[in-house]
Amino acid sequence: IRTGNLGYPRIGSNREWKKHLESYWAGKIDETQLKEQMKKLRRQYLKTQQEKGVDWVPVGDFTFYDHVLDTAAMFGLIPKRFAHTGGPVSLDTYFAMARGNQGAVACEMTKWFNTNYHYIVPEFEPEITPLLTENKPLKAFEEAKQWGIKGKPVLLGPFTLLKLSKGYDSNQFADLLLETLVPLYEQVLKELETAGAEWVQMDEPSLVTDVNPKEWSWIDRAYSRLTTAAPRLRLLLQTYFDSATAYPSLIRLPVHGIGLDLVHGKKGNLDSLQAHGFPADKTLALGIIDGRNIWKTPLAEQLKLLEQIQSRVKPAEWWLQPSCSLLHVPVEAAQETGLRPELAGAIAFANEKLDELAVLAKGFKHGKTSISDSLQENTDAIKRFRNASFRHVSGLRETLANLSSEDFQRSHPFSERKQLQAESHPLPLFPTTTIGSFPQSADVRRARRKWRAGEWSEEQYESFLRDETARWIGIQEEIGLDVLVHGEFERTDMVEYFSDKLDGYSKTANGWVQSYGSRCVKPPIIHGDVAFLSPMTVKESVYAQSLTDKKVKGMLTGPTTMIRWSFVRDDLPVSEISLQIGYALRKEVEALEKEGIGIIQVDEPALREGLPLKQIDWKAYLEQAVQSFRLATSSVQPDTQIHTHMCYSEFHDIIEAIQALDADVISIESSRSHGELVRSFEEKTYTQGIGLGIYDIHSPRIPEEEEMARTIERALRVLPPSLFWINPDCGLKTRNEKETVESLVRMIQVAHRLREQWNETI
Ligand code: THG
Ligand code: ZN
Repeated sequence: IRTGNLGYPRIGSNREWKKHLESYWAGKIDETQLKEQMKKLRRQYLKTQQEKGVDWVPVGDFTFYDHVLDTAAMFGLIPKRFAHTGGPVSLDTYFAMARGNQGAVACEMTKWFNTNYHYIVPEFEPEITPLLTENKPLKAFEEAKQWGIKGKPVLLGPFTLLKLSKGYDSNQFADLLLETLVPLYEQVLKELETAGAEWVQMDEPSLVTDVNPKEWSWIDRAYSRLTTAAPRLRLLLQTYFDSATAYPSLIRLPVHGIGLDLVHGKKGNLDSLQAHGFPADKTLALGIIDGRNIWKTPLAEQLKLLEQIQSRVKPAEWWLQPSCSLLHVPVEAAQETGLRPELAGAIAFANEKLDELAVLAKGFKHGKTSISDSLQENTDAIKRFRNASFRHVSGLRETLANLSSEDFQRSHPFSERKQLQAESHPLPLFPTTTIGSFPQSADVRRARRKWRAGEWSEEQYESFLRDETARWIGIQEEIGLDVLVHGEFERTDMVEYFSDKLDGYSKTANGWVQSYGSRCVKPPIIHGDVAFLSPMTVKESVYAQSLTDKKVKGMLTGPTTMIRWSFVRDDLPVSEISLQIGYALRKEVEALEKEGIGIIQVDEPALREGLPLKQIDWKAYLEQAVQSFRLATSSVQPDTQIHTHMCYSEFHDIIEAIQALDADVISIESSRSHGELVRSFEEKTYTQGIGLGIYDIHSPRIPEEEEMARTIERALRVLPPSLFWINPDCGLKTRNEKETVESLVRMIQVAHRLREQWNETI
């Protein structure tokens, strides 16, 4: 029995990685210094893993930005616009692909499966012939060898790479896989074999999604060729994030080992092992420690699970592993000294997870008694946490169990609400609004820093926030927006903001995980029952409303997003947690309404990204998302207008669920793929108010009026003008004031022109 790791966090226990990168981008250090610093980090990460007793330490998982981008660069998938002239990709070209430069827009970025990590989307272009620009895993392997570590190179497998890429037609898939990519992978593997590598981890997480039989035959051919090309090398085909979809096909592949996720794909993979066994000539790598959440592994339970599997299958060799790369958890829980002791005792970040792995392996090899002290400690810590009184809100379970269907249902149908809302707060045709946040300027960030550092009193900070809101209410009025917002200057991350104010959440001091590039998030921990304590946004919204005769929209974050962007307790079904949050938000919605806020937005930016990886699981997920949203928003008067907002535009296949939210208005991030979205609305009906974002806030470019007008014109061929709102496609917190104002002024111009046009025709 051996232990393996799939990937280690890049960011460092104090986000050193982020700081080096940002220093380089700011011109404070040069390329040599950056590379020097990064090499130090790599060495430290490898040494840490080695010291923790990991037998198979991954190499090549480290990156300067994103591992999918690395793979694309390695195979020469450099879009023409970056004018790459061959050979190894320069650091500047590499970063230009990730972040754009003067002459070329950045490559697209999207979510890595159902996580909160984003990867850079590789692009195939007909004019670009893929080729090996440099053997990156080989370099990583050689480097580790110098440090006395025989690493396990990690490669993103060809099937998943192609699945995650764009720029080709589905009928080219087999050809690109077998004729274009496989030969390049063959070369990489041969060179690794020559260098003395023993095992290579081929990451193929796409094998847990819905793979069709034709695709399986191509995967089979691809891996047959790869194993033949480097016969002395052993390939471990690694799946994660869910159970292997076509297990019998998977175990027939001519590879030397297979990695299964026994945490996030537990039921499916156990059933498969039970039903189909496992080949006696292959290594079985079991993901037994949760790589995506922060709870201590229940060691006794997992040992029992292993024994159960052991009684059923006899693989050539056993490996124990985390369920996926540890990229998705923070580095070190030992640093978290500010948490409640019961909670602190119950969590494990990347480093602690590797300790657990060593203990489990020992127990598996030498029996439970060989680790009895660790087992006892682990069981006690988990029990102490489980029984901690602060985790339980009395009466909440009963309240939720007694909800009736009316609690999930607005009192009037949309058609009647629309009428009543128009009477209570009349708005012009094509009403204009924004998504909620205004620029988090240097002033705003400085104020927050001073307040956090204790240099500013609570009063000073609040007075600053009020002034900023007042200033922006003035700006919005002057621009001529119809529905105003207070600007969210009091919030950094919205999930962090609400989690600070709800019962049942804790926050860490340093629990960062990479979100994209150098950007990190610090997910709060749902440690117990979530409940409303006191109003969270009322003061800010009411103050903003007091400054204007226009309507001010209240701004909340919905239950599904509050869950997706947190570390969630694992002792209660997510459906139940989701209802708890929905119920807490319902009280906030009621509080806002009571104080005269007649338009309330409940954002669900993470709804789309949280879709399960197998379509068969979509229905349950969406039902739960819809239920909790409706619980939060259904108790208001019919003339209170509920808005929602979602990021990412691929809504075609979930439009029924979006309709079922029964929001009065939805705004969708869509400026980059308008055509597609409009086509969706041609094929499927959506009957409520809708604001298709008409310009892209992710770019500093000021949109042309003509562009926006064209976008709207196209949309109005399928959407009724009486339901159409005009807004940017996402919050404006990352833009500066000048860009924001100029863009919005043009947006309003467009709305005025439209009103003139349509008022004549209607
Ligand atoms: N909150 C959370 N998750 C998210 C988003 C969010 N996931 C998707 C998307 N939005 C990711 N976007 C970002 C955008 C900016 C930053 C992180 C994720 C960011 N982070 C600061 C950094 O790394 O410098 C952290 C600053 C801080 O809080 O001190 O800028 O909105 N949960
Ligand atoms: Zn958005």
